[in-house]
Amino acid sequence: MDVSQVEKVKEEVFNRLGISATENGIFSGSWKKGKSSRTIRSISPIDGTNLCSIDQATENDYNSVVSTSVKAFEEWSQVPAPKRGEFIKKVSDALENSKKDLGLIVSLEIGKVISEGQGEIQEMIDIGHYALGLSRQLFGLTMASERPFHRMYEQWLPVGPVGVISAFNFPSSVWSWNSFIAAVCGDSVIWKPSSKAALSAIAVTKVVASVMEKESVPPIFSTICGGGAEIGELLSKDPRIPVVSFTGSVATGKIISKNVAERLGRSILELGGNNGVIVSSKADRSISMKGLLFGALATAGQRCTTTRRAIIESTIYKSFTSDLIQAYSSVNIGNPLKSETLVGPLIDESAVKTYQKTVSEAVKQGGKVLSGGNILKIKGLENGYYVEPTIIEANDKVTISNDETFAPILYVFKYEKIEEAIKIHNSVPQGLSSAIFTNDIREEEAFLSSSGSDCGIANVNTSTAGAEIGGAFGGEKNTGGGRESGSDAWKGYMRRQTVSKNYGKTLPLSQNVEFRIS
Ligand code: UN1
Repeated sequence: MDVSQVEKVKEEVFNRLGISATENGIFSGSWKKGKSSRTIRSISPIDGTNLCSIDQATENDYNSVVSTSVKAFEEWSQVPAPKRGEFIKKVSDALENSKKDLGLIVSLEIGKVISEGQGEIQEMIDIGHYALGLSRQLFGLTMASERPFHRMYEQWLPVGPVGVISAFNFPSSVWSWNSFIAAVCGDSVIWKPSSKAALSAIAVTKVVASVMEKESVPPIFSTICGGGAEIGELLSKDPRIPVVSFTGSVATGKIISKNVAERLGRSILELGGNNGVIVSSKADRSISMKGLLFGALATAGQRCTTTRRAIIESTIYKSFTSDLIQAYSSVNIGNPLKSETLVGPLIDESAVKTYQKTVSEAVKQGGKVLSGGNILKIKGLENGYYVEPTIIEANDKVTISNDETFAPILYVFKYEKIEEAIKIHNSVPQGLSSAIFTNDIREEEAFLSSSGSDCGIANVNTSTAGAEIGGAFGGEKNTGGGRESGSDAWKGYMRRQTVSKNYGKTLPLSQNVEFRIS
């Protein structure tokens, strides 16, 4: 029976990872109990099984974590970067050793299907490898000085403790994108995980903490569980934390960004996405269909990169949507621990309510439900949070399609010309990921031109979701402008210093300025 399967997996994985029914919510060199009277209850969205109870931190707890992290930073920033990289590689290896169990924790707590839970841990392993290479490539530029016997160059220096506030949907990998890069840059990191995914954070922290202890490195990675309104706010207002990376909603991102800006700190924001794909009549049908299905349905529509809008050329609109409806009807929805399941549950009851409200609002605004639209009660999983993946035919009057709803709701639009498709595509406030499916080079280039996709990520013939760690991840407009993970995103975790050095016997001034001292 399903209930016993969740219990069984829980028991096995908890044993192997050393997790108990109650866990301390703070790691800061050692595990500590948060002094708040409130606890976080981690409940599986699969069937409502109680997973774990985790205590929460108070402001005093927070201050002691920051003091430890500041001290760790002072020591760690003196370690040569390639040595820091070697340590991160060891963390990555330890995660690889526990990949199966950590992935299962993510599946239990978030409801990700097995392969996606494992993929989440793989993303951490990958960024660990990337960080090792990066640790020998924190390059600065040299410039030609206009003054004789002068040398000019820039160097990149560690910036200080970095705050990472992560969301439930990628409960560990988004932390690692930030933290492994920050760590090779010489920073310490304080992690405030989502209260909806605190157990995943605790499990990952256990593995990471054991490597820190074994390698005798200072406690550069701290974890602190607590409410966003308390701990998140403290982090954002704290001048001891020069960089705060936040992943989550636009509304909270605005508050965090304002708090950080008020003290002239730096924020790295990865906020909502409302990702569209353009499906041209010149696309390969099987590639576009698979790309759209993965983008719309992976993680039950709860990725920042989820495809929420399909903009389909009128000549294929009818046949494409009918194939899409057909494909939706064959998708297995249910227990994510079963290998045949493609779509697991939503995270909690409030997500189900938002799904329902969004569908009925879309209908009120003139949208037509082509597939799905209902809550699902699955036998044996009655306390889980399942909904039918939904396709809604929309037009510009269906303004709810401008919002990001964390659920498997796909709006379909029709277009005549590529210019119109791009206009519909860019008409939403968010700008994270985007895609075009076409084999026509002109359409593809139109999509990639300066008047094309306005997003931080643009894909051709592949899905909006499933970005690799090697690229810079993030987006424009309401997505917040931050970049994490690959490319030169590391610069966000360091401070740049321009160095001018005079090795001559006089003091010539720049811009030919004469400064005569008699
Ligand atoms: C997110 O949803 O916040 O590109 C991150 C993807 C994943 C990461 C998503 N690699 O879908």
